[in-house]
Amino acid sequence: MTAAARRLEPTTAASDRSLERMRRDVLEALGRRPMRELPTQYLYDARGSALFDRICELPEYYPTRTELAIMEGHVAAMARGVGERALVIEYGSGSSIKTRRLLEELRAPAGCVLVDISREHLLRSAARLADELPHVEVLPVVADFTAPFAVPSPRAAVRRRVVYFPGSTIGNFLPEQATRLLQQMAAQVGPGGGLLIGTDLRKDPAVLEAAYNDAQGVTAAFNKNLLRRIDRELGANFDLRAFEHRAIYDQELGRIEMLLISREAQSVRVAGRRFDLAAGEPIRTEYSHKYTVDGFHELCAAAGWRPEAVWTDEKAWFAVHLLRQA
Ligand code: AVI
Repeated sequence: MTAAARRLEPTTAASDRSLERMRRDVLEALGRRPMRELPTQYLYDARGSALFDRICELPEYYPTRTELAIMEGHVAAMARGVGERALVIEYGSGSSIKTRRLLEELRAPAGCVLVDISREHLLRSAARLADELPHVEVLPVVADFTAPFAVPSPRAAVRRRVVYFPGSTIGNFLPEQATRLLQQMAAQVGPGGGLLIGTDLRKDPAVLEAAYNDAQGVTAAFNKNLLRRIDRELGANFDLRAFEHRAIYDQELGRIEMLLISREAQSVRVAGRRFDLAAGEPIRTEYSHKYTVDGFHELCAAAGWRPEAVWTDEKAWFAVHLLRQA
């Protein structure tokens, strides 16, 4: 094995999701009341991830390009805030351009830990990053980042650990789950450690709803792919034509809810269990919370983080926050 390949051999956490775990999660969520649900994390099989990449390019889906523009405009200030000899820990290895830009700008980075549940996706991202930035030690970890995982040590001395969590993925968690995740990050970096995190901001509901109900139907295909995956992996019989994609914005709670609406009364079988759906009944597949800057900082304060800087775009549609473990 070459030195480069050894460097990219990932650490595997014991918490890899198995098919049995998926079966339990799906059955539990489908039985939920008052509204049936399907677990958001299963949207991302290979096809789901490819569809999500297409969503990021859609004219209506502003978050990806807005966050990238904020990074481009302020990456030097972000790098100064992160400081020298930092070990960057990226939660989810989906944002190669943003991560590369940050690392390029950092002074003497100690290394970059990439954490992702999908081994193939992770290894591809890690190999690309290691190729682009040969001076940075890249340490891939296969893990479900919603549970604690061990952070590998790089060869270089680490001055501080900084979690990087771009993409506004924090918005896909309910506030109490988000707080737990932020607490886990705080414990992982220790006192004086940092967090650089992207959040989508509250705005005109029409803009938000258009972003999640795109004209080309890519988000609809992404949503319905979850049924296709469950059919294939759990032996279910969802008929994709019998469901309609819809995303609605709840202004009071500040969140998009992504739904699959049953077009008719129907029975579906999932892993040997029967579920009866009424005509018009929704199954919720995702929340996407939109924050105000102050609202997000309150959430962070409850998890032990103190804000140090915030960067937004000129429309104030998206924010990147730098926080310090208090
Ligand atoms: C990954 N996450 C931040 C996306 C979002 O905007 O909540 C997932 C997504 N769902 C539909 N479109 C995009």
